[in-house]
Amino acid sequence: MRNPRMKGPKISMELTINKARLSLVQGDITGQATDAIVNAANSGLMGGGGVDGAIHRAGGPAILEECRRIREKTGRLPAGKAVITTGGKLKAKYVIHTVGPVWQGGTGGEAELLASAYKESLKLAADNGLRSVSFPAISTGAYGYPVESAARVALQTTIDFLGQNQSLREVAFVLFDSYTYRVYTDVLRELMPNMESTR
Ligand code: AR6
Repeated sequence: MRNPRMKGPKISMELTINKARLSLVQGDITGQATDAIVNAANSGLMGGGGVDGAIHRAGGPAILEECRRIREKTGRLPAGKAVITTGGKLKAKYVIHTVGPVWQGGTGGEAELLASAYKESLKLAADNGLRSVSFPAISTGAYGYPVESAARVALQTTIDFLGQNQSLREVAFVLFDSYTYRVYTDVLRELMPNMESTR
């Protein structure tokens, strides 16, 4: 039988930056009720494994249809860029699809491309008037980006963005496994040593 304590997302940490709440959650991003969830897609935009597969399965065919139209109009989506579609059947109204870099040892501009994936996604959310957005740990699965380095880029880019942007009110990092969740927690404590966590 399922342990009832396993239900729902587990929030480890929450802090306020400017007007926004930044939180770390362990769980499945497809259940998030933020205005948008971000998909760690590939340049083809036609779905895949990992979080990409989970989002398309949970959201239904309307997401893929819109991705196909975007593909036909603008071609492949380069790493570091982002596009927005419907959320289909998801609780989130929108899905922001971004493409992280494939890890190649760190000397191929991976950090800049990963930072760009976060920045472009946050900008797209803000430009569309969205208030809340959830991110997975982009590039740290099939694309092989080391989790600690990726967490540093993800969190610093988001902290910088929220420091300048007044419209976004909530950014959640939804980390699937306990290892990734713990690394994010440690990195956030290191980046914000004086923060007052509300949990
Ligand atoms: N909710 C939250 N995080 C998840 C979920 C979920 N439901 N499922 C997996 N993760 P990955 P990438 C985590 O491989 O490295 C796809 O095939 C996972 O544990 O999904 O950017 C695309 O089509 C890991 O921590 O994305 C691309 O071809 C994180 O999400 C390629 O994989 C990212 O793992 C992109 O690779």
